Amino acid sequence: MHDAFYRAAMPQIRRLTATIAAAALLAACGGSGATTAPNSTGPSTMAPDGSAAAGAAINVTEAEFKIEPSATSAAPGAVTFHITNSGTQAHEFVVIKTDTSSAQLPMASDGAEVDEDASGLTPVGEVEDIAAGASADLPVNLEAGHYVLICNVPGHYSLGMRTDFTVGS
Ligand SMILES: [Cu+2]
Repeated sequence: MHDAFYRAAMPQIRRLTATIAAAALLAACGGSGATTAPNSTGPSTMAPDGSAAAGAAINVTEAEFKIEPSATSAAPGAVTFHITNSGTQAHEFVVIKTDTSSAQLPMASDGAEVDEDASGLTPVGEVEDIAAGASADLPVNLEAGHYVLICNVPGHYSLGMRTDFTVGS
C-alpha cells in the first residue's frame, strides 16, 4: 500500500544516497594529506656497485662488540634497517647523520656514551634495548651524505660498536 509513496520518494532517496556516498568518498580521499608509506620490508636488493638499492632493506648484525651492515652504502630515500642482535647482551642501534668519522664522535661528559646532541651530529633514528637474540626494524628516509651507525649502550661505542654508512646522490 506504500508503493505509490516509494515510487514518488525514490528519486529523492536516490539523490540523497548519492550525496551521502559522494561525501563519504570525499572524506575517505581528501583532506588528511596522509599517505601510506610503500612497503619497504622486502628482501634486500643490491645494486651492481654493492650499495643497497633505494627502498631496500639492509640487514644489520649486532654482537659484542661490533655492528655489521649487509651494505655500507645506499641510494637516497627510504631504507629499512633490519637489525638482529646475535650477541649475548642487549644492544641499541642509532643512526646519526654527521661528517665526522664513526671512530671520532664526540663523547658525553661521562666518557661512556657518544653525545648524540653534540653539534655536528643529527640523530636520524634509533631502536633502543634490542634483547639478545631479538631483531627489530628501523625504517628511515635518508638524504645523501655520511652517516654513522652506533650502539650507544654505555661503553659499547668505545668497544667497537660503530661503523660508517654512506648515502650516495
Ligand atoms: Cu651494544
